[in-house]
Amino acid sequence: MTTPTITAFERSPDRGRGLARDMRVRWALEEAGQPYDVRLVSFEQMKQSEHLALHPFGQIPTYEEGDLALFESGSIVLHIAERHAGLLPSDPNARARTITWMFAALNTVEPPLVELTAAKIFDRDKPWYEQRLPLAVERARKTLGELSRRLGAAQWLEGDAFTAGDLLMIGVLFRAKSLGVVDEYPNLGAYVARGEARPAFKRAFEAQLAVFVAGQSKG
Ligand code: GTB
Repeated sequence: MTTPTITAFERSPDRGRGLARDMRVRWALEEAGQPYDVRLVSFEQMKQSEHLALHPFGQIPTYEEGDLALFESGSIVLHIAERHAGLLPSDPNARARTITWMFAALNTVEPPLVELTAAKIFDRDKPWYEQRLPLAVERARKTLGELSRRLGAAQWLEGDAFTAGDLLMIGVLFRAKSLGVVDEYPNLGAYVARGEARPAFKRAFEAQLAVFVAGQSKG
């Protein structure tokens, strides 16, 4: 297989805390044992035609492998999971459930957490901040409470087997940790910690942090 190339921020505003969405793609590649190259792009480059040809919305991450070019972190993770053993169960029903969890992570769980991030960080100076914040907290809690009930005492969403569904779900919850709501659900906090403890997660985290550290030393 051709070594894939992904794109990531040249200067991530999160200072290498793993919050940008290349993190979940790096993690999937690490779980798959697939070496990869990274092309770092500036905010300016992301809006230029060369990058827009890869990503119509001018964002990261993208994924190139031979003549295949993909965007959307969820689709990239699914592609990696389909081509490597270990992230998608072989049983057809378990595989379908795993893909369902991948969609649930991105379509159901991530939106209220992104909304809460926006309410807490970007809307702080808006006149309606005090009204909006409790609503955003309530929506996030509702979804997290439902996820927490479903996960229960299980290790992973599919029971004993870690899947691409967990990778995306933990990726989403990990990004939301600083909001404080995830740890209100001890089983979700422990679930994220189990994900973070995986050697592949640690390698992915270190790799994206190294980009920030190298950028610091360049000034
Ligand atoms: N749906 C797409 C996917 O899942 O791939 C969303 C991709 C996306 O949001 N990309 C962001 C981006 O390229 C980076 S991850 N933004 C630049 C732009 O739109 O111009 C979002 C992100 C950015 C920064 C931080 N941070 O610094 O904390 C965290 C998350």
